Amino acid sequence: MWGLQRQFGAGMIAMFLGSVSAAAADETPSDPPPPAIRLNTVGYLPGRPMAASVAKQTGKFQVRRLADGAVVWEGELSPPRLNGDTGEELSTADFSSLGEPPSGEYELIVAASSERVRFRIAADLYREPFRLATRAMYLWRCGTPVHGEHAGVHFEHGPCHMDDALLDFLGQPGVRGPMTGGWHDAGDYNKYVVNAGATVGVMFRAWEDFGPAIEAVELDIPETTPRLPDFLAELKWELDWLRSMQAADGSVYHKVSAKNFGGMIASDKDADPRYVVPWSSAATADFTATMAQAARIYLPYDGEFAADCLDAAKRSHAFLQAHPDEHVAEQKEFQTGGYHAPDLDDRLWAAAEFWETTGDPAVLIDLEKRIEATANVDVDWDWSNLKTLGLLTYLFSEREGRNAELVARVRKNLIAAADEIVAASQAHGYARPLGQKYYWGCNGTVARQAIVLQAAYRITGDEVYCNATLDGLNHLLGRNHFGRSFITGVGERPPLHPHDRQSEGDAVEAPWPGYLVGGANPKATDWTDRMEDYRTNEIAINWNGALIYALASQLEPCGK
Ligand code: 9MR
Ligand code: 9MR
Ligand code: ZN
Repeated sequence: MWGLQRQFGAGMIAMFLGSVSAAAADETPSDPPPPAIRLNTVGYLPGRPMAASVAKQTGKFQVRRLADGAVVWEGELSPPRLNGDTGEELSTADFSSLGEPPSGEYELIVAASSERVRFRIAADLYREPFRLATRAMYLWRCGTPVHGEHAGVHFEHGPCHMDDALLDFLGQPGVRGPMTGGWHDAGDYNKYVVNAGATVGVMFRAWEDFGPAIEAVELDIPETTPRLPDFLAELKWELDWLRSMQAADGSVYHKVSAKNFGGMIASDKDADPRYVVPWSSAATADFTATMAQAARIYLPYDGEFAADCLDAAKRSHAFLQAHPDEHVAEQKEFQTGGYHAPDLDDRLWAAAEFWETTGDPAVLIDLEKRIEATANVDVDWDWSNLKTLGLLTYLFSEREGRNAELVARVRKNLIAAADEIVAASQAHGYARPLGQKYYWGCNGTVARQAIVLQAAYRITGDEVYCNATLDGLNHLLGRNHFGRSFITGVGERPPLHPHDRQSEGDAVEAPWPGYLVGGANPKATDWTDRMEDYRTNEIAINWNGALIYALASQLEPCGK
C-alpha cells in the first residue's frame, strides 16, 4: 500500500481528489493542488485524538467505513479561523469521538463539496513508517553496497567512497586514513561528526526510551551483525566509522569531505577526492557522548565492543578536560557543510553521558556546574544545540548523588518547555507543535519535539503531551498546507523529487524511500517538491533520526 501513488501517479491523485479528478489528472505529479481536507494520510491510532484541517469550508462532515459503507461519525466543522502563517481560513474536523472502531480503511467526506479523503485506523499504523525510516539509515551506508525493495521498485548502489580519506590537512599529503563506512550525511555524500553525533544520540534516546517496542519490529536490514538487535546493528555501522575519526590524542576530526559539493550522481560514481578535516572540540564532545552511550547500551550484547567504546570515550573525555576552550575546525578550503556552532551544549551532553555510564563523581560536579549555567530546556533545537539530550540523561538517571534542587529545576523547566510546545500546537491551524517557526530542516524539529514531549509524558502521565507528539506526526504526514506527506514512499503524495544525489543519480524514477525532507523555509508556504530546492527538499540523517524517535514513541500506545 505504501507509496502506491508512485506506481499509479496521476490516477491515484485523481482518486484522492474525488470530484475534481479531471483537473487533477492534468497536473504534473510534482505539483498537485492540495486537497481541501488535510489530514494524516497514513491514518490515526484507535483511541487517540483524530482531526483534520479543512480549508475554506463549513458545515457537516462524515466519516465512512469503506468495508461496509457505514457512516460511523457525523459532525460539524469548527467555525473557520485564520491560520497566521499560511494566511488560510481553516476549520477543524474533529472525529476523536470515534474512539476505537475496527481497524481498516475509512474516508472523511465534507458535505458541502463532497470532497473525500481516505485514511486508515489501526494500532500498528506506525510500524511500517518506522521500519522504512530506519531502513533508510541502512540505505545511507557508505563504503559498502546497499540494496532494498520498495513498492516493487529495487534500489541499490555499489561500494562507494572506498578511499576515505586523504590526510592532506593533517599534514600527511597523499596518505589515506581508515575512514570508510558510516552514513552519508544527507542529499550529499560527506560525513560530518557533529551531525552524526546528533543523529546517533537521538536514536540511542529512542532505544533507551522504547527499546522493547523497537526490538519487536523486524527491520529490513540485510547485513546485520550477529548478536545485536537490528536497530543497534545499524547504529554500530555509524559508530565504527565514528571511532575511525578519533585521533591518537583523543581529539576527534570534524569531517570527511570533498572540497565542494559534487554533482547529482550516484555515490558509487562519485570520484571527487575526499579529505579528513582537522579536529574540533564540538566533534570531540559529541563523539564522547555517543561513545559513552554506546558503552552502556551495547554491554548486554557485545562486551568487547562496549569496552572499546568506553575506552574511546575515556580518551576523548580526558582530551576535552585538558582542552577546556572551544576549538573550531580549520576548514576554510571546504565549501561543504560547516556544522559549526559553539561547543558548550556538546560539552554538557558529553559530561552527562560520561557520568551516566561511569558514575565518576568528579564528572558529576563538572556536569552540574554546566547545568547550573544553562538549566532551561529548549523548545526548539537541532544539531547545533544538543544540551537537551544531556539534560534528559541527567534528569532520568538512576544514579545516586545528584543535587536534588537542580534535578527539580530541570524537571520544572522540562514541563514548561513541553507546555510551550503543546500550546504552540493548540494555537496552530494545522496543530503544528513548532508553531510558526520555519527554517532549514524544521520538519526535523517538528519530529524532534517528541523527545521533550515524551519525557514530560513519562514524568506526568498526562496524555496531552503524547497527543502533541501525534500532532507532529500528523503534520509531517499530511495535515499541513500542502496536504502531502513529507516522507518519501510513505503516506499519500509524498515528495517525489528530493534533493538527494542517490535518488537523482540512479536509473530508477522513484526517490529512495523512508526519508523526511527539510520542510518549508523560510515561510510556511515555501516548500517545493523540486530536486533543485535543497533549502526545503533535501534529506538528512539528523531529521530522519528525529523522525525515528517520534515513530518509535508511537509503536506502543503513548510510548508505554
Ligand atoms: O547540494 C548541496 C546540498 O547537499 C547542501 O545541503 C547545500 C548546503 O549549502 O548545498 C547544496 O549545494 C549547492 C551549493 O551550496 C550552491 N550551489 C548549488 C548547489 C546545489 O546543486
Ligand atoms: O541542517 C543544516 C541546517 O541547520 C543549516 O542551516 C544548513 C545550512 O548551513 O545546513 C544544513 O545541513 C546541511 C549540511 O550543511 C550539508 N549536508 C546537508 C545538510 C542538510 O541540508
Ligand atoms: Zn559513500
